[in-house]
Amino acid sequence: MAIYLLSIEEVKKIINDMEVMYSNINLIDHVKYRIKSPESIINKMNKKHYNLNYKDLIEKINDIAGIRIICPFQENVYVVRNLLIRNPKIKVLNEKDFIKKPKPSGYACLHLIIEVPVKSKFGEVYVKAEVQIRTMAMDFWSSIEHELKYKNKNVTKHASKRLIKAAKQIRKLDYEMSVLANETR
Ligand code: 0O2
Repeated sequence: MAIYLLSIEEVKKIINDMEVMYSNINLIDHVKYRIKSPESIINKMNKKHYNLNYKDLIEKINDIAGIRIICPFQENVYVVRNLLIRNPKIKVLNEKDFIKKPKPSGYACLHLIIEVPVKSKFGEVYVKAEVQIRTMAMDFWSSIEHELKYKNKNVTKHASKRLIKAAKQIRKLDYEMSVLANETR
């Protein structure tokens, strides 16, 4: 796991530099970092029918190092995304834009699977990390929905529908706040 911690440190430095360079605009509200727990890794590998070995773990589990960037507005999400993908240290392996195409649950967030160079005792190695970029409003919804549902707790069909409806309201609110902010700038 040490190598994944080092990858998080690398991404932290890149985000810190970005915040310093763009300190005149409120691009990022806050950033969270986490290493996926062994239990969560094993659950995911079982769910996806991967072999429980290091080869599959390293090749197929992309979110052992996780970085979540929370932005005030949706347009900030794309500015942060563009700055990250233009950074020479970052190699983008995959991108999923659930803001343009939300998940059936209503989840709307931008995901990047990246690789960053990390200095290890074997020399420089590229280590994967998942970056999730979302608005403050969507972060509020996602955290609660994840807690209630995504982790397979008992949620009735009716409650699921209400969560989908709440996500729609959040997306509307995000749009409205963006429009309002742009009008008053
Ligand atoms: P955690 O760390 O507890 O949040 P991949 O195999 O990597 O291509 P993956 O990881 O199976 O694809 O799926 P996906 O959809 O790209 O991203 C998974 C992560 O996105 C989840 O992590 C959540 O953090 C978030 N996510 C995806 N869909 C939803 C959703 O409908 N609701 C909420 N609240 N979050 C979602 P994990 O695995 O749950 O781990």
